[in-house]
Amino acid sequence: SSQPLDLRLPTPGCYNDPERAGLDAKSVFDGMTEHLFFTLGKLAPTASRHDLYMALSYAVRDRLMMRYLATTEAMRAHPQKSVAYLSAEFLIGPQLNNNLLNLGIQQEAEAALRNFGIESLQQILDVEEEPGLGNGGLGRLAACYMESLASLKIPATGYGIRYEFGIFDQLIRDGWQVEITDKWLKGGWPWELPQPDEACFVGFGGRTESYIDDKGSYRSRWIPAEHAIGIPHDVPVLGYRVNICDRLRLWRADATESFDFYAFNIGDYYGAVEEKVGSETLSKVLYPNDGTDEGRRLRLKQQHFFVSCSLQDMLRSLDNRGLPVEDFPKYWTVQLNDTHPAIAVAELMRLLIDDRHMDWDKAWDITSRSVAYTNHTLLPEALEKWDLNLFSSLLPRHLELIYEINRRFLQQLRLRYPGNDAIQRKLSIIDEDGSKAVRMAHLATIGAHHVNGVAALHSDLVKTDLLPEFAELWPEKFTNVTNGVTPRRWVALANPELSTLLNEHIGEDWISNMENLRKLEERQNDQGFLEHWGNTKLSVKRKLASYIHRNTGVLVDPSTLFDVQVKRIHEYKRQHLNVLQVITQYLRIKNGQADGMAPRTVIFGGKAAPGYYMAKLIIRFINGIAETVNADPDMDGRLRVVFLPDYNVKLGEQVYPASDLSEQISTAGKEASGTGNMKFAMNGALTIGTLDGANVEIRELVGAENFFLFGKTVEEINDLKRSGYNPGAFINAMPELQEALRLIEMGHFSNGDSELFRPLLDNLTGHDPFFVMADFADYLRAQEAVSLAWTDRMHWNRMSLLNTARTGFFSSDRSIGEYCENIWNVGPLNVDITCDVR
Ligand code: T68
Repeated sequence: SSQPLDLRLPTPGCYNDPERAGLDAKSVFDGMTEHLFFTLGKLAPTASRHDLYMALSYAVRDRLMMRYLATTEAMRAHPQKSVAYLSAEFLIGPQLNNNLLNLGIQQEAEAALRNFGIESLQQILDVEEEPGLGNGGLGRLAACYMESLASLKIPATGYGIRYEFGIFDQLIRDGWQVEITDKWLKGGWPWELPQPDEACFVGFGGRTESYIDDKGSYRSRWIPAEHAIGIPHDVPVLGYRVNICDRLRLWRADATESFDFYAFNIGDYYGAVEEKVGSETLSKVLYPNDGTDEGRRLRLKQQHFFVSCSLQDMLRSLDNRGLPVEDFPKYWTVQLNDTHPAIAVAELMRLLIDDRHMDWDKAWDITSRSVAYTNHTLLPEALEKWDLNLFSSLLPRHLELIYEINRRFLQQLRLRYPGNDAIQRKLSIIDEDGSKAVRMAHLATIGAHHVNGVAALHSDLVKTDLLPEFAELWPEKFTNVTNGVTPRRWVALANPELSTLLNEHIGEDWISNMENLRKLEERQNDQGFLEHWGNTKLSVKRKLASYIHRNTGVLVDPSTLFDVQVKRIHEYKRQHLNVLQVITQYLRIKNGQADGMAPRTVIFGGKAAPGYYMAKLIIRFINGIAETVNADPDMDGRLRVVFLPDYNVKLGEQVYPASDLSEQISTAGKEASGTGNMKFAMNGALTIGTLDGANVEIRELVGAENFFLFGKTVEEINDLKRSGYNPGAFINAMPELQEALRLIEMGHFSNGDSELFRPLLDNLTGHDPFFVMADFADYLRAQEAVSLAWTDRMHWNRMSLLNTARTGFFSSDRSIGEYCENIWNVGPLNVDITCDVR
């Protein structure tokens, strides 16, 4: 496949000449001018910043198209295996700067903008609205993986949903979270290409019936009661300085007028319009990860909708290239990002058996050789189960197929464990304890050729705690792929100051081979370099300080220790443990016992699920403490507390590079991996953390002496549970903690309101489900070690440098490499185009 492709490119004859490939400043300027005029209908002198953002984005998108089409064409002409990454969430973040970086034209774009009177690229980047098509880590992981797939030249499509409203925007009013609908499409979004001619139909509800086919065999078929139509919206995903460009294919639900034809004829016009409106709401909104019952029916519909469209699309791509359906596993490997797309196991069976008239064994062979499943959580409330009545009313044919998958599976179990009914009940796809339900994790595990967790500890717990019998049955199925994050967005783009320093001293190689950061270790004893290292961090902190002042009104001192916890607000992540520790510091300062305490700016950010009361109260709690602390003159120069509203990818890009201390303080065994922890460490923050998720591997790699460890281990937590955990016993042993709790109870942080935080206090002093009290003393001790370390700044800088130098392992390029090798069995695609990226 190394023949140059003749694509009749719109940029004529661009033989390795950046000017003629459209990548020089002049071409970018011309492209912008054309788009302003023809696409946006604006004249340059009156163009707003948003107009210029749109014009530049269109001009950049044009420059992706050659690589995008060359990739499609190569896959058509020389088919090879491609990855289908199925995920209900892709939290892709802002697109413009990432595409400029990966094309290598940031400076050219800046130069082009100067001709429109714009001094810095940042002014234009600031107006970009990010698509919040995900809740948190899981959605962001999918985005990092797409970027790494493209950078490693692996052909891939990310399949998901084009939500009209993504994750809500967060406002803070009187200290409380207020949710606002996220209208990310309002100003137009220039990065997608709708492809209405590739629409797919999806059925819902109705019934199944048996019939006898032409060959005289009994078959079942589904007669859905309603349909939706999925319109693909494609987003090009360019790799770093490569010629291939993958795609994100997001489905938007649309009306199915053809199916309403009859209703229109019999005069039920408004009834038909109602169904049209109903089917459009399918892709209307992203659901929060709050485990509540709200909107469950619609959520299941969304899952089936995008999975069915995606599988139909994959089968069609085989048809279009004249490839036999039997070869599905040769050309597609289907990865399930958690159980949200697990219906794929039943849907692929249905498409093969009902539509393609394949027999069961063949269909099962194809399905189980194609699908693999990634688990992202052990939390019982987050394990997806669907009420059987709900499921059968929406997907009656799928339920029949699941019963048959289950029947065959249970038969296998009976052979292996004769007479053991308990194990059948435990592993069955159908949960029969209480009201019946479909267990999606069991369906995924049975249908998949590999099941992986997302960090070493988590994958072990999947085997020992979550699915132990499955792991005993199929030990070779279970594996680990520790998460990773893309160094392009999370270092090169987010931290230009650090990148410049790195490029000067170790070259630019680290951007595509992050293990090269190890070269930094040679500088660990170089005083001058360490000073430079510290100053670089300081200059990034100044930018964040200015952001904080503009957005919260709080003045913070960039020379203080920036102690940061940004992530979704959840009891298991224990933001309240952090707050209690802040109160202790406050008390020590008040009581004149603050000698040796590092002056700190404690920064929080994150959204709470709208229906999660305790999480919302934690936000109120943080803001209550912030108000009291920041208003107290005794705290000046010593302690500041900030809650950054509306934490998202864009804000994360400002926060990680400016942090000194990364708070990774979840209860051991609860955080599957974490990925923010990796972003902090590669940007030179030190971690204070528990032995949970990927923290364990971070600590092993950076060295125990460069990590502030505290807290109970998974085993110790389990022992506490077994022996009957009593938080009171821990509280009684800590007078400082008692004093903190007493102040909260008195309303010291709530303007005298002694009721406001009662539910939180009752929770902590009552059952304390996440062992906050049990870990408090050790957390305080570790925070004192942080303070002490901060006093020797050269030593701190050295630890910081070693964190960056030794965290190359957490590049998503490494993770994707492991998926390719151990799970997907795919390799790179070589695309020759006449215009190379520089
Ligand atoms: C996260 N999960 C894990 N879930 O919590 C985190 N859930 O430890 C891990 O690093 C990350 O996945 C990537 O593996 C989530 O983010 C969700 O957002 C979610 C969404 C819908 C329903 C349930």
